Amino acid sequence: MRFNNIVILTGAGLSAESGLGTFRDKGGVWSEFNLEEVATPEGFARNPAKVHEFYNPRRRRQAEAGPNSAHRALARLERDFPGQVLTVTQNIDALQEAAGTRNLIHMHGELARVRCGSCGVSLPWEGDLSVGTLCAGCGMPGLMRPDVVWFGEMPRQMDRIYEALGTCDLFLSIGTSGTVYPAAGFVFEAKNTGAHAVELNLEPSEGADLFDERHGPATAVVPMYVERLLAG
Ligand code: BJW
Repeated sequence: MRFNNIVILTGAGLSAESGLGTFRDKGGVWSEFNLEEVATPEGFARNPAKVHEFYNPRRRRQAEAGPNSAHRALARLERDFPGQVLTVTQNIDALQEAAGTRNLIHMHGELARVRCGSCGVSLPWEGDLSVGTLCAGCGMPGLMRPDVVWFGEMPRQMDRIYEALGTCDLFLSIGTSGTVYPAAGFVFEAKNTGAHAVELNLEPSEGADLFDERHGPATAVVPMYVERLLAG
């Protein structure tokens, strides 16, 4: 099959082989932490120090991690594919841009940025955050938080994402369990548009029956699939 317009949705499984944990696999992040406490605005309001303790080590680990062959294959696809390629990532790491992907939407925000709950300024951030961190914009203490999207918050750039889903002819879902909305619903949007849908994942996801599937580690299946797409 030949395609002109690809939308790629990526999730934690893409970065698993770079050493960053997934959420819902055995031993994943949510088996260790209560998501209500660390990934909701209410949890942050109740105990911001606990939220910082959750994100600070993840920010440090992410800074040390490097892109893997699946990230690099997707960057190559964007560069060499003759049509349009838009990547929408649920990941808050920066490994896709590190590999060279440019047309990228971080729908769940970015861990290497912080946002002030008082004035709303968003800034790049490398170090740890604490409840004493002052906002560089307004000087307010206590309200600096990771610039990520928690449960109950609106993911980023949804208009642009739905517009792309409304015109794509291939929807690729990579390394995501398909359990978190609105991302889990993108396959329905793409299929309504008439797009072909392909899942590249370690195992069948929640919505696997909606996709053509190829299962295996991202570093094996993604480079192979990209090679095939580029061969035409
Ligand atoms: C490999 C691999 C390898 C492993 N190779 N593969 C009831 C019904 C429906 C919806 C709701 C509901 N109640 C509430 C909601 C809404 C809620 C939601 O979906 N909840 C569900 C859990 C039920 N969603 C929200 O609140 C969102 N906002 C929202 O809906 O706003 C309103 C709105 C409405 C309409 C339009 C637009 C907006 C916000 C969701 C925010 C999610 N935030 C998190 C944390 C972000 C910061 C952080 O990282 O700490 O985002 S949660 C977490 O899950 C993170 C991820 O991005 C997200 C998705 O996880 P992902 O990437 O799929 O990871 P896993 O671990 O689940 O899966 C990994 C997969 O990889 C597995 O399948 C493995 O097999 C595979 N794998 N190794 C290839 N080597």
